[in-house]
Amino acid sequence: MSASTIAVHERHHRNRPRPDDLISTTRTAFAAADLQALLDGDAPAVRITDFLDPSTLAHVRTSFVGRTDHGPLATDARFRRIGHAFSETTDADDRERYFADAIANLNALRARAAPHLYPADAIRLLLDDVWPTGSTLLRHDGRPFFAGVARYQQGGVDLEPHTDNISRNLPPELGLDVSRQLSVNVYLDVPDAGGELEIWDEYPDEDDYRGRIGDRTYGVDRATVGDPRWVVRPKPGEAIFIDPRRIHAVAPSQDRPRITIGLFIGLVSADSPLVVWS
Ligand SMILES: O=C(O)CCC(=O)C(=O)O
Ligand SMILES: [Fe+2]
Repeated sequence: MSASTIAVHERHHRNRPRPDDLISTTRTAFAAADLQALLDGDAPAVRITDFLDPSTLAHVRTSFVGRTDHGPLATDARFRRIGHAFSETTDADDRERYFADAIANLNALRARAAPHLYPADAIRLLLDDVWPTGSTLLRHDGRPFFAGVARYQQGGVDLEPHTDNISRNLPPELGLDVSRQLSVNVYLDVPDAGGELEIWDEYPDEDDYRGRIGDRTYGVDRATVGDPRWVVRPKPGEAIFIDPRRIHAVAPSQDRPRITIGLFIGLVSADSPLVVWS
């Protein structure tokens, strides 16, 4: 982090956030207005500081930290994960495999968290409780998506500045209308040095973004984006929501793997539930 990066100020969610402030809240106080602030660009992130209770955190850490049975991300083998993310699919065969395995993948992760609730399921339930139209798994032709990929970002691996947008991976004939997308991660382990979540105050449109990717597999060159406006150091047990259409990145870990459970949240229409997937 450079000296020119402004300090992150947090304030309690009950005060109207200024656009510069992260919203910091608790699991019981978390409300639809917090997500709305993120959607409106009135906050760069919403963090739920006590998302996993201590016994769930201790248990899921025991069952997830230190594992080596994670596989390489299809699009970039330096990134390791358990589960299969839709953003890894590139053709109809990949998508067929993704849907065929979605619930088995979710159940395998649930089994690792059991007897505690899998944190991605806990996110879905929380959204269902607080959002006026509830929340459900994203489906295509009645087939559910997978939600809750466990990511292992190994030491030295830079998750470079990028944006996420489901329509990038979708042939239009799939007919999924996700008009807005948020991202949430539950943090299981965070390195002592590095691993910060970095957010820029920049929302490139798809054409602009594609131009800036150029020949890269994903993301934009750090040298072209300057310093992030916000730098967040997640703590184990927290859940942090961001708007992934802002440029964001994760600084390389300087020691152990950074382990998260991540999912996306989509808005389809004003009267339909939020949809979640990975
Ligand atoms: O792991 C994180 O903190 C953020 C990862 C990310 O790029 C995302 O959630 O879209
Ligand atoms: Fe992302």
